[in-house]
Amino acid sequence: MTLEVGIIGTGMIGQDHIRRLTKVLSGVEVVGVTDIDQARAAAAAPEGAEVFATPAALISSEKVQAVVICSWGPAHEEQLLAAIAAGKPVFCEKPLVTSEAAALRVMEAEVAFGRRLVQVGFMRRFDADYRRLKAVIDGGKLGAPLMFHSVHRNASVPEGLYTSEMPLNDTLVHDADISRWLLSDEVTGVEVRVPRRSSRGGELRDPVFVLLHMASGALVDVEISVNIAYGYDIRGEVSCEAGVAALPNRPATVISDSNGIRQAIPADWRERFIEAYDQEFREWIEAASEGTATGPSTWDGYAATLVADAALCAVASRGLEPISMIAKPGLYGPLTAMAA
Ligand code: NAD
Ligand code: ISE
Repeated sequence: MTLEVGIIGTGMIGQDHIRRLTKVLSGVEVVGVTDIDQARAAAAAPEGAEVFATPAALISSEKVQAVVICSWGPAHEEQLLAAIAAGKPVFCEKPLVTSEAAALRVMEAEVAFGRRLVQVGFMRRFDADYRRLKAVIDGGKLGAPLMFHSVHRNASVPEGLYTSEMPLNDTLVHDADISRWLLSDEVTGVEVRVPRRSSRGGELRDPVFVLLHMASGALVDVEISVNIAYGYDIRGEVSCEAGVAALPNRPATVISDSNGIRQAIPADWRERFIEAYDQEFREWIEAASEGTATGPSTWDGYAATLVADAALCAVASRGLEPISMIAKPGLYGPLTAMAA
């Protein structure tokens, strides 16, 4: 069986996902695309795919069995609600939405529908290195996790489009989600410190240093730097009671020559997480073909949104901003069942 998919948003990641859905993965066909920039949608459309005038037309089309949302964050809510109303499985790039109220509206709609339809694009959960790290922690031989050091560095971000809020409400959401998943824990409070500003980003608030307080008492420190120049560098190290487990550098090949011993550094997220995105869509296609969703859920998107909101408040207050979540609806499983 082939899953017939429509893509909303044909910018950077939309085009990359169209490439993987048409050239890399099987069991799927891109039958429709749409973008507010119709010329961009037409240029990105695979042969034979229809270019729809609006997201609503794409979602309601009988040709489209499942939807992939790659538009900007503030547009996600309306498109998610339309996909849920149509009863169609939907993959939504992060962030799920951009406010707590919007996350609750999406959750309410999915719970009322009665079956999971939404998978959020937290691709780190599908990365082989993060999965091995989680297996070590869950294995328990190192004892309880006490601290997680997460480093999230981008070489650069689009000038003018990436604002000072975005390190916290666009970039940090990955670290928030992976911390919850790796430690099987929830975030209960957030602090933010703003160090000396990098001159490379102009007036942009960059870098930022974030401290996540977890329900277990574990602490997570996150460095977000979005103009680090040298490449896309993602690091993670978990300090446990009886040992430490860390991600390897990627790519893993070590070159030794007259310049010394070194490893290459990926240019951006497309390169670093290429296999994780492939695996995230393999698993999405399998679930969507059954009319449902697995993997990171609306609940996980809601949790990351709360962290982003609290982090933005913490910049202003310079204090610990508490997070309180609603009771978890049964649709999203128990707290400990946070597998990808
Ligand atoms: P982009 O600006 O390159 O592309 C977004 C596209 O969506 C644009 O072509 C724009 O015209 C279109 N669009 C915006 N609003 C729309 C609407 N209401 N209806 C139809 N089309 C609309 O941005 P991008 O970098 O591709 O990011 C898109 C989304 O993917 C964002 O939510 C971003 O956070 C996420 N993203 C995730 C990752 C990841 O690692 N998982 C990486 C990059 C981007
Ligand atoms: C981008 O939208 C992503 O999701 C990338 O994974 C992240 O590293 C980057 O900071 C975001 O802007």
